[in-house]
Amino acid sequence: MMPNRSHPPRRHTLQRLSAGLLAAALLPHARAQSTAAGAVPFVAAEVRRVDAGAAKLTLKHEAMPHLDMPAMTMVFQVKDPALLQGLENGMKVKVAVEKQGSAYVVTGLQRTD
Ligand SMILES: [Cu+2]
Repeated sequence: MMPNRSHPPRRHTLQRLSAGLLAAALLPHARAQSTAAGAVPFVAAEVRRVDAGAAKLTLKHEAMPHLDMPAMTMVFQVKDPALLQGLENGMKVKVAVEKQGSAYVVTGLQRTD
């Protein structure tokens, strides 16, 4: 009688344990995959000119190794003009830049000052 009563709880514990092991095994793999699958790095830059009407942004940016580009000042297209809201000359930002055709496009932007 006693062995039968203690059996179900023990099985439950084992199931929870194996679910935890599975999650631990999958998590690092998922992280590595998202990095390899072209997550665009954010690069430090300083705002030099904002042209919201043309969705363009002039930045003095640090090197962008993923684009083979050294540090420089240049004009970028902006994927979404909403990214330019509140930006002013001299602000420090971090930008994600992707090459789309022959254009360099800011696809992500965070203020850092
Ligand atoms: Cu550049």
